[in-house]
Amino acid sequence: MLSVTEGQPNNFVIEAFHPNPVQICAVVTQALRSGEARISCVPGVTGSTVKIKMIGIENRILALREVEVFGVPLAFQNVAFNKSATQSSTNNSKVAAAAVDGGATCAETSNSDNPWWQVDLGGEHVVHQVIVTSGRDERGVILVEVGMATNDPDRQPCNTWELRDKMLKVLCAAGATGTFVRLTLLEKNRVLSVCQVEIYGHPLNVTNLAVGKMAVQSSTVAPASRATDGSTSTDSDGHSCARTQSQINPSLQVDLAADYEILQIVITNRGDCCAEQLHDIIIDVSISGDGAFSQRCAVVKGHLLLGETRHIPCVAGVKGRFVNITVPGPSETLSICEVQVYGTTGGDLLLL
Ligand SMILES: [Ca+2]
Repeated sequence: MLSVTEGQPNNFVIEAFHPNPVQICAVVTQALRSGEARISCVPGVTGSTVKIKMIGIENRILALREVEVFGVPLAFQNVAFNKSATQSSTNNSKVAAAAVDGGATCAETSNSDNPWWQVDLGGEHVVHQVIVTSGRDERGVILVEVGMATNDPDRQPCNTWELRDKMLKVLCAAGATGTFVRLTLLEKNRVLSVCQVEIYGHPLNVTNLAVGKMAVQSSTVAPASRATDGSTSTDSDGHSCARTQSQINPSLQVDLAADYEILQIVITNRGDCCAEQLHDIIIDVSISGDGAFSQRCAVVKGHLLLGETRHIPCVAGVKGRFVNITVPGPSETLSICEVQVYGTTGGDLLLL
């Protein structure tokens, strides 16, 4: 889809090309009115370059205030197709599954407050874009969330959508990961009707990037390499946990040996004692081992529980080779039984 804001052209063609041959996205033959015009591409047009050119008219000026292009990276699949779907209630046999079966029928809830529809992707995914075709042309706000469980109280908001057209396209915040995607109509006594939901993303890379990789610590009581030995055993005496001396701002660094976009860090705390040592963790990702070009991935408030394995999502767009974990304070001990790092070499995930 291409959106032209306050343009004045008429008789123009929109093409997409590279690396494929030129394909016609749309031909516009009527004059655009002042304001915004939305032009849908014919289905299946692909390319990395978009050209807008006037046709059949000589000696004219092409004036465009803003051009926006919406689409989906080719590498991503519709991961919602034929997956298991549920909804807060079902009206008139319009079951939740109808929204992911590729057919024309629609899912629909009964009249209720904050009605919702949800799909189980069957495993943890990185969610990039959600496209919803609504069954009703009503106004309202739809909240799109990504969660780890059916009724995950810690669902992360992916984005919200002001319902204006029948079609919703939502780009999720980079790095949004989860198994369940839920749409909630944030209105009272309303029906949520969705005819098609497409979710573009990919399964979370199940490869732990950190396992077996080099790790170093600011000081050593137990070797840093135990934090990346692949064992999540939480017995500190079991030779699977790393530990620093008591010192100022103790830290542990994992060298992933290549640059990645970091999506999630998983940290396992020791389980034999001293859970509170692992508190207010700061996680940074850097391009070089000396911490240069560092980006903040996450700060975890409070301390991990005894033996807890905590999944910590990175903020959007953090890239680098070195993961640095620090416990701030004048006299602290950093003890970690395992660090798992998940990410992607995809680099520029949201090119559009
Ligand atoms: Ca370990």
